[in-house]
Amino acid sequence: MISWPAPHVPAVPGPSIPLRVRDTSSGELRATAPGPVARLYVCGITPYDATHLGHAATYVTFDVLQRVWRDNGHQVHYVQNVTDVDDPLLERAEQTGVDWRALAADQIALYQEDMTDLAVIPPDDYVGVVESVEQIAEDVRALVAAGAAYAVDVPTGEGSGQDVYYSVAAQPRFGEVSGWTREQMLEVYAERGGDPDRPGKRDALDPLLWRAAREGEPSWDGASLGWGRPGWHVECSTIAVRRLGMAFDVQGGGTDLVFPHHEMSAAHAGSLTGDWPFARCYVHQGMVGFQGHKMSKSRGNLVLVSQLRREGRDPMAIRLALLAHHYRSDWEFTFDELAGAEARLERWRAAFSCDGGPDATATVQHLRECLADDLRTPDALAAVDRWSDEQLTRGGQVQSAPGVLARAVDALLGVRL
Ligand code: 5CA
Ligand code: ZN
Repeated sequence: MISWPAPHVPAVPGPSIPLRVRDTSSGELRATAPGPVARLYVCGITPYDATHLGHAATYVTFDVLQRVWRDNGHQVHYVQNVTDVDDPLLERAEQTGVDWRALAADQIALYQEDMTDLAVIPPDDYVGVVESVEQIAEDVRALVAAGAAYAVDVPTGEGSGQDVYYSVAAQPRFGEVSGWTREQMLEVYAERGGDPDRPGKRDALDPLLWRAAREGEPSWDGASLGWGRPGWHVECSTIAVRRLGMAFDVQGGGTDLVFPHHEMSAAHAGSLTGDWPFARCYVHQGMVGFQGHKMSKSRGNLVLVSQLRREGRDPMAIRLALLAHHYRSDWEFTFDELAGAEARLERWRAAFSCDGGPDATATVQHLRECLADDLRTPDALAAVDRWSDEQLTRGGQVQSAPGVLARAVDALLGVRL
């Protein structure tokens, strides 16, 4: 799938600082320590009700992570999927009387416009499930052949054929990504796309790998699997393993994906390759809320980036509103937050448009220190605030200072002034 145009990322003068991030799996603050090519996989959208500010927060976070890696001198191989066929998308298409393919295509286009406006660096490989069905089916067949998956008869009345489930018992490392107990897993499994009560499964936690064709649903020829379509978690195993290989550097997404999605994707990938880990580091964005609840498509409490753009809001102010919160904290969006970000942007622009200014070397260094230390973006913004205040109150004599700092803000925070 074609991704969106890349923003220009300027080089920043001075020494960079290697990135450390909090790994969900170990709970440790870890040096990411990639090779010359840093490998990043971030779970992409299911294309309906995109792009809300929760999605945007996730993609901006991993954009900043990638910018720090680039500043560290790495090339980045970035892969992102699109869940362009799945239950919630099909349900929405059905409810609204739109063809599911048209719904997905429209929403992907909208998402790409939002990402372009937010200056998010595009993935090198932007990969849909529909275009990957054959590869996914091949992997599901391999899991069956390896004894890590089994068939369950389709319930009477829903059709003939068999669904295929993954056996969590086949993966001794199951549970390592989230670190959750079985009780914790069972508590959220049903509300996060699982079907613990499905008769015929060996374990309530076993996830669906291949859903046999049902009347009125899209399906593909899965050879020995029969006609059907992929389950959710395996899409990310197939796409990540084939594009990045095992032990890639960072797997990213929101905290809502820690379990079951990232746990299951890792388990599948481990069974497929006989290798471990799936990712060296699992990094998770906290949930953005609105009106007292997690912003979610199912609840409908959404603020869309496209709607803010239509109102004439500056995408850089939206970006600043997101960066004002540390990525691991949950927070609640309000329009006052956005107004605050707009005021900050205006102040920065005034400060950066002066001729000369206070020396920015220490500010650039501090920006790097904050970001290298688990992406502390709020502290990075505060450092730019301090320089701007100094500039607007006392000014300074260093001719190149506004230009140098503006480049650092653009390169590292993705904020164009
Ligand atoms: N297609 C799957 C991933 S394979 C999916 O979760 N799609 S999604 O459209 O529901 O979410 C896209 C990304 O946004 C995911 O990484 C998800 O964790 C993140 N996300 C969703 N809601 C929020 C929120 N309220 N706050 C922060 N991140 C969110
Ligand atoms: Zn995913």
